[in-house]
This record gives sequence, structure tokens and C-alpha cells, in this order.
Amino acid sequence: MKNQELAKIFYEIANFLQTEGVAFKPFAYQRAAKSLEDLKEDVAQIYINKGKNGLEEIEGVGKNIALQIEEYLKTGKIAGHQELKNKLPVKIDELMRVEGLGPKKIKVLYEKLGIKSLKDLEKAVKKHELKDLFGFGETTEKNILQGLEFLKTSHGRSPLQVITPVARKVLKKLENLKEVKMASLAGSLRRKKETIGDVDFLVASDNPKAVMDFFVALPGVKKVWGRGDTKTSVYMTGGFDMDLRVVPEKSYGSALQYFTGSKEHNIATRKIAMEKGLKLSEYGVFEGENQIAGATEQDVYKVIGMQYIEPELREDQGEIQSSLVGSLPALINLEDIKGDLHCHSNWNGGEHSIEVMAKTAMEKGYQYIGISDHSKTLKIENGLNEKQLLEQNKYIKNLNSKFKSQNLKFRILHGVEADILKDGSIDIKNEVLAQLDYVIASVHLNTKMETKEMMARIEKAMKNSNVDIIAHPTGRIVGRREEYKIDFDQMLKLANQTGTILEINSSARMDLRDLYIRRAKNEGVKMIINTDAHHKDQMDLMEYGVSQARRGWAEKEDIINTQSVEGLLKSFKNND
Ligand code: DGT
Ligand code: CA
Ligand code: CA
Ligand code: ZN
Repeated sequence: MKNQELAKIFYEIANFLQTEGVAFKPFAYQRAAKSLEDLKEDVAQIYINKGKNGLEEIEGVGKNIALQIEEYLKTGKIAGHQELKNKLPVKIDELMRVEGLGPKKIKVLYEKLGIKSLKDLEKAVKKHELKDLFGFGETTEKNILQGLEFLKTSHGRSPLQVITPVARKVLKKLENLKEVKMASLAGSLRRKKETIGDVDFLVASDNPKAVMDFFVALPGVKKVWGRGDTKTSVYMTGGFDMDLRVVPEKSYGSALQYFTGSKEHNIATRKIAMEKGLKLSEYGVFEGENQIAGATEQDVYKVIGMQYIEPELREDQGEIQSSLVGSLPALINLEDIKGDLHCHSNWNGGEHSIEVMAKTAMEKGYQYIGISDHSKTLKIENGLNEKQLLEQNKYIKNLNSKFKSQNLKFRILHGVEADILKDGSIDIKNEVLAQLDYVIASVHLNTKMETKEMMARIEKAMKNSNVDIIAHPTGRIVGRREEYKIDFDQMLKLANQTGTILEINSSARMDLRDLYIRRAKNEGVKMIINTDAHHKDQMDLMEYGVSQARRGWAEKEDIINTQSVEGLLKSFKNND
């Protein structure tokens, strides 16, 4: 089957296109690649049976990509891909992973120093060859060095967003086996940690052999580390491990409790069982020789005198004590979310029209969507200026009247994601900001500031009475970039003083991190969970922001986009 090779090529095209500064085309290629990876039928067979039209029926494949697939099937290559590769013959996917190394810089590095790979880059950095390049300088060299180091230390852990869809597919296959009575994700993946070391599955079955046979034969298994009747471990082509445990039904709950972890949580729960004269293990809860619980997790917690604890909380960070006295939080759920307020349209660097984004929100059962395109400072995203924002405002008002005349109970809110400039001022005039339903402000450029300067910048932005939300407040990106130099305690104090809302960003940023969410909640600072979608499919990322919020003990009332549109608007400044 050619599916995987084609997917690889499309991923590469997406990366090359990014070096050319194209904003949304790369995503189209990524989507086609993803869809090809998952496709069960042979793409060549589809073409033989149904031609180009058949190819276009594949999810994420449009006319243009269908043509390229046809070209590949006929000639074994894609001319456009070769062209991009000849222009820039580097290991693009490797280099793109280094934070501080933008697409344009990759190009310069190749043209001036012949750097093609991470290895080349490391050598050049060590020899201080970068700082003399045009547009680089000592700070850039330092940043790239930090990026390289960060890459090394985060190695071996994958972002939750990347692993979850892959793991869910495997879980579905396991669930469909007739030998499998119950199956679940376990480990850090079930606790929704932002990065995953390895993927853990738990299955209840009386026929472990059949289940293990199936597991080691899954597509994508590259190596079998070990295989037995209770435990099997494999290494996947995606570069991560998967563990499978099979237990009898009567131990499923206690095994799930054990393999969900965390290890620290397990140690604490075992101790509590012991204090009650019981023994808790992956096989069950025992009173002497007698098993008194174990089939379900609920029973396990109950017999040791504890309130059931949601997986996201199981880190031994206070949940044990809260559970014992019955004071665990009522965590926010995905179903509580009534709208997404950080969405980009094709008025700037997003892929879809405002109408398509709104329709997607309606299909999710949301009551509203907020369109918050970038502002003029972000040239790479085609940010909007004052005039364009006012035009957009009119356009959205029109759409809303149309909805009203159709008796649709749905509203598009008009916002902007404006840039917080170096001195803390906002790049869009206040008189224009004041006409929008809400304003998101974020730091995108000049991010390497000392704490004091950075906090003064954020303070000024928060004190602007038009700024309602600070997006991705700390600037970190999971596995890729550390946060800016900020003082989070001070940020919370300022948010409280000014009534500014902090965003939990569900994209790869996952910023705020769980610990900060918990701090914010304790200080009474309100938060909003947004996806920062530049494509309608990215609106699906909401679940990750919600799971991050749950890991931060957040309840419904801590998150403003659980409210109806009227309540939501009241949470903004100047809107009481
Ligand atoms: P990861 O894979 O690093 O993201 O984190 P986990 O939590 O998935 O850890 P993993 O895969 O090593 O083990 C899965 C669970 O099994 C873990 O969360 C708790 C349980 N477990 C593993 N080793 C031990 C141990 O030595 N003692 C106890 N009490 N539990 C353990
Ligand atoms: Ca694990
Ligand atoms: Ca494991
Ligand atoms: Zn954004």
C-alpha cells in the first residue's frame, strides 16, 4: 500500500510550504496526510476503481491533492514536492522542531552555512557560526541553542493531542474484539497529562492470548519489547511505546485504579487501605484472603472510605485529603462549554469563512462563537487594521440579523486578537476596540524580556478597559517552548484588580498549565477555554483545554464560556 508513503510526502510538503510563509495551505496537506494514514483501503485501489472522483471522496482530499495523488500513483513522485525539495534540500521536519528557528531562518541556515540537519545545526551553534549571519545575531543564536536543549530534555514524551487520537483508534479495535469484555485507556493518558511517556491499555478478558496476538499484529507495531499473558509492550513507528495489560473481570476496577496511577496516588490509596486493615492491589481489595471489591473503580474507592476521584486529579496533590472528607470539586465537563471565543477566519490567516466557522460551532451545539482575527502587527497572519475590523464588524452584524430572521438562536460575537506591543499598548485604536463585543490581547512578538519589563507590559494591557481576555498568558508551548519570564502571582493579582480574564488555550500551547489553573481558581480569577482554531477542525481541540482545566480542579463557574451569551457579555469589562 502506498498510503503511508504518500502521507509522509504530504507532511513534508506542508513543512516546506511553511518555510515559504504560506499560512493555511500547509494545514490542508497535513489533513490529507492524516486521513491517508488512517485510511483502511489502498489508495491505489480506490483510484483503480473510481478514478480521481474516488480520491476526492477521501476525507481531507480536494481536487488539487487528488491530482497529486494521481501523479504519484502514475509516476512514483510528485513534481511539486520535488521542486520544493530541490529548492531547500534539508531535513525539514527535524529542523522545524527547534523553537527559535523559524521557516525563514531554516532557509538562511541552508543557504549560508549548508545546514541540513539537527546535527549540522548543533555543530554550527557550538562553533558560534550563527551570530554573524544576516538577521541572526547573538540573541538568536542563544535562542536556537536553548531550543536545541529543550528538544533534548523533552525527548521521549509526546503531547497529549498527538497521542490521544492514535490511542483511541487502538482502543476501539480492542473493544471490537469478541474476546474483550471491557477496555480502557490507563496511565497518564487517562489522567490527561499534557505529555505522555507511553500509552497504557487495560483489558478484561478470559482469553489473554487472543488479545495479545491481536495487539502485537496491529498496524504500526515496529518492535515487540516483551509479550506475556498479562502484559505486552510494543514500540510503534510513531516513535512511542504501548503497554497492554489483560486481567480477569473481577479485577478490572482495581487494575484500572492501579494502572491509571499516578504512582504517587497509588501509594497514598494503598496506605489508606492499610490503615483500614485492608489490602489494595491491582487484583482487588482484600480483607484477609477475602476479595471485597475490585470489579469497578467506584467500589474500590468506596470500600476504602473514599469519594470517587476523577482520573485527572490523581496526582497526590490534595485530592486524597479532599476525597476523605468528601469535598472534591465538581469538575467542569466538555458539555458545559457553550461557545469558543478564540477562532480565526479567512479574513486573516484562518482557512474558513466566518459562516463556515459559525456553522461548525452550531453543529457542536454551541450557542455562540467569537471571531477574533489577528490584528495588523502580525503581518505573517495577514492581521486586520482598524478599517478592516470595522468592515468585519458590519459583516458580522449582518450575519446576526440573518440568523435572527431565521429564528436561529445563535450569535456570532465579534472580537479581535490584538497584539500587546512592547510597551504594553494595544496595536488597535481604543475607539475601534470599544465597538467590538470583546477584545483578546496577546503577546506574540518581542517575547524575550526580563520579568519586570514583561510584567509592566502585561499590566498596561490589562489596565486597558477595552481588553477583556489575555490569550495564552505565559507563552509556553508544550514540548517546544518555555514560558516567557513572567511572575504568575503578580499576573493573578493584576487580573483580579482589573477584571481581566485569563485564557486556557486548547491548542498545542496548553497554556495555562494545570498548576496555574489551580492557582487562578484559588485566587478567584476567571478563565475562558478557547481553541485558537485557524481551521474548523481545530475547534475539536476544546476537549484538551477542558481536560487541562479539570487537572487544574476547575469547576463550571470558574470558566466564563460555560455561561449563556448574556452572562458571558456581563463578564467582560464595560458591559455590566
Ligand atoms: P508516563 O507513561 O510517564 O506518561 O506516566 P504513567 O503514569 O502512564 O506511568 P507508567 O506508564 O509508567 O505506568 C502506568 C501506571 O502504572 C502508573 O501511573 C501507576 C502504575 N505504576 C507503574 N509503576 C508503579 C510502581 O512502581 N508503583 C505503583 N504503586 N504504581 C505503579
Ligand atoms: Ca504511561
Ligand atoms: Ca506504561
Ligand atoms: Zn489566535
